Amino acid sequence: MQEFKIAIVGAENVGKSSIMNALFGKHVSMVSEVAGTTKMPIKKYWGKFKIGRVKEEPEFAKLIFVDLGGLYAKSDSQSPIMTPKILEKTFKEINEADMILHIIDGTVGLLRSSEKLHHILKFRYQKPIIVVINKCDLLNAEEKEQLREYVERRLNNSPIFVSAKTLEGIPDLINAIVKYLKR
Ligand SMILES: Nc1nc2c(ncn2[C@@H]2O[C@H](COP(=O)(O)OP(=O)(O)OP(=O)(O)O)[C@@H](O)[C@H]2O)c(=O)[nH]1
Ligand SMILES: [Mg+2]
Repeated sequence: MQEFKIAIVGAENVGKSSIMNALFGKHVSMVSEVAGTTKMPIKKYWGKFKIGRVKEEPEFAKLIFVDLGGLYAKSDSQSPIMTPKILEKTFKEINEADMILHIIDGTVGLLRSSEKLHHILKFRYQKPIIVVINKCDLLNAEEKEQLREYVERRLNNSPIFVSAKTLEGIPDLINAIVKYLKR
């Protein structure tokens, strides 16, 4: 059976593991307020989904998510750095992924480092990317709109707003993934 791997990437502490847990509806990856919590990739099988368009011959694929450690700090503050071995494993997962969820902390906004990562993933790896702005429970409508416009302008990508805390937007994210994979 075909497999689709989706890597969850972004800066430290943006809520990657929280989104992983929200997608699974249970605790699969450790969450904490300390930056650098996730170290080794956490790979989990999510389930099967239908990809075939022919009703009489349903075709299925396996969906796998990989939660990764933060690739850069969300500010200039010091942060724990991944060991070379973990960094290598992290990039192996990104390399093998069919799609990337690039998570951005809505309370921090789009950093230069996020922009750089986005362009590397897009042009160097040629991966499809869904930009996910997390912690939207902490944003008001105006802040969301400003961030949407900014991300659209800088990354040429329409972000999906979610809150791993309240689960707002998580169904939209799942729909966006499935819609993309069915193409
Ligand atoms: N208010 C709010 N807090 C959130 C949300 N998602 C995550 N957090 C908090 O943000 C902090 C970091 O969450 P994690 O899920 O551990 O973040 P991460 O990106 O996996 O972090 P690292 O593995 O350390 O890179 C924790 O204190 C979470 O409770 C959200 O949607 N809303
Ligand atoms: Mg984590």
